[in-house]
Amino acid sequence: MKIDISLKAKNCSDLIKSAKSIVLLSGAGMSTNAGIPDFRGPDGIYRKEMQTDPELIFDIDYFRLNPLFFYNFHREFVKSVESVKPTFAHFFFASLEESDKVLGIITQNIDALHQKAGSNKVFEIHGSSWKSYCTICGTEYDYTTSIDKMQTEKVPHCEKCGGVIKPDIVFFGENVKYLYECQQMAQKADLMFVVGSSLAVTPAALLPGMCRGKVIVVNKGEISFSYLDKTRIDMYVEEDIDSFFMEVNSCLHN
Ligand code: CNA
Repeated sequence: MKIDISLKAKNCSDLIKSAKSIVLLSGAGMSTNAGIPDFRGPDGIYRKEMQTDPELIFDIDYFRLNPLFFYNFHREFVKSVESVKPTFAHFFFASLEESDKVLGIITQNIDALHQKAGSNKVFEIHGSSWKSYCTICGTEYDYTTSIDKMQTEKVPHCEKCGGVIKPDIVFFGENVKYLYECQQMAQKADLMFVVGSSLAVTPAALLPGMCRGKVIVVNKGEISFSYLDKTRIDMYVEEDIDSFFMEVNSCLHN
């Protein structure tokens, strides 16, 4: 097992050395070592006992009916994310960016850990909490204002019209962001990494299948092959993300 991983790490570092255009698609698994639970991993949010189906947290129709359900989760999520630090793998991809080989980092995450690690070319395909909007009149609220409002109101409301405020996170049932740019990057990549994603959520899960170059998947745990055919994967690493990229890093620098 150890030999297998070392061999994959060596092959992966060779592919990085010869690549000219690298793209990363990261998912919630990228941040579990930072202490942020994922959705579908063994300790994921979807596995926890909750009174209501946890998939409803990010369901736009349910948000319209019951925004408190989302805000009860989001208030805690934002608090926990503010204090966490990026993982080794976040720093690894930030340092790759310095080599000018990275076309972009497409992340499904809303934790801003890629930016905290120093990555600049980040495409938050599922949005973020940097901005929030009134769902009625569209008034924009910056991060600090919306966080402050969340502390004083169970469900933050617009100061102008009283409408419910929603962070700029893409919910199920809404359009993702930067789709065209992400598709272009996936098509141009000669090496695409899929790291810590169950590939269960479209259209993000369709992006690796658009890559004409090599595809490396690093994910320990359940993954869907509905949108990425197994035959399109050149290297499948079922290992802890940080452990694997630590090995890759030492191969790159030795
Ligand atoms: P997911 O469906 O929860 O899948 C994560 C995958 O990563 C699972 O297969 C896990 O087994 C695997 N995994 C977890 N930890 C590790 C590890 N240390 N090493 C190797 N593999 C690991 O997450 P996806 O990103 O695929 O799902 C898309 C959703 C999750 C996006 O819309 C995100 O916004 C959403 N999400 C984001 C965060 C965040 O911002 N950190 C947290 C939770 C959910």
